[in-house]
Amino acid sequence: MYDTMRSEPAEHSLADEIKQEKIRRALLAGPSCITREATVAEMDREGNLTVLRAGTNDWVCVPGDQNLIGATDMCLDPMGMVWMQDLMARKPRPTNTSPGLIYMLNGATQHSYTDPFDTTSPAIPIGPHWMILWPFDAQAAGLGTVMRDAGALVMFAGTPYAHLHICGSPWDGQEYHPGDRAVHIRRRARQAKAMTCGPAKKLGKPFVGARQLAESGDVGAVARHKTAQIDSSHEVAGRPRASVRLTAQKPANNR
Ligand SMILES: [Cu+2]
Repeated sequence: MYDTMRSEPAEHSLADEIKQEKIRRALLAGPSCITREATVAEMDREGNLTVLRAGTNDWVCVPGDQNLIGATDMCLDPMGMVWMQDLMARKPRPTNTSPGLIYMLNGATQHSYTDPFDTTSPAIPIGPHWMILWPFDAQAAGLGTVMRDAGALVMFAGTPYAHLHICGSPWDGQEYHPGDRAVHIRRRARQAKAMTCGPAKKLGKPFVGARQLAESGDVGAVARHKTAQIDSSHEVAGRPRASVRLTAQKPANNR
């Protein structure tokens, strides 16, 4: 037994170890229910694939290269792959005919969130996320267009490569089971900044999230919020909760 293992050439086992590590990394980029059966392939700068492990479903997972900006490990469905290969080939617009999906659950780095063809700007660190590759209109959808570390945004907004970038993993959070009780978590929100909606701000009409402030349970924040008027205050599950009435909106102050 030991003799056969020792007789294996050293280079072979090193190359094999590297390959296994690439596969391991690629498979961490997506949810296990799809990565289990996925093909694993390396992708060069032109988007060409070299298969490392054959799969049995439609997904392809790519190990990427942590030392290169934008060479992200990811899992792509067929339409997501069309979109990504079009981007890498610098086509003027993506040719996917239905929304594609890409998971980047290990996070990513890239040069820009506004220009899909930027290859020189400093790296932007991006947390775990997944993407719906379809040209959403940020303004119509009420979504932001600026890189953020939670929630969602339309990345590359206004370009043919606009897509929905959703921070975090879809598998975050708890499943509901009948009989589960509601648990309220007290969170902090920075005034104005956290409550201002990206695209609306650009129009000069800030969205005033008085309702969100009320839902946050922060009575003080609501009171400080100039455009919100407190109707009443009551207890919800042992914590104070304000309900507010929205009045004529003035632009939010400091932004
Ligand atoms: Cu991404």
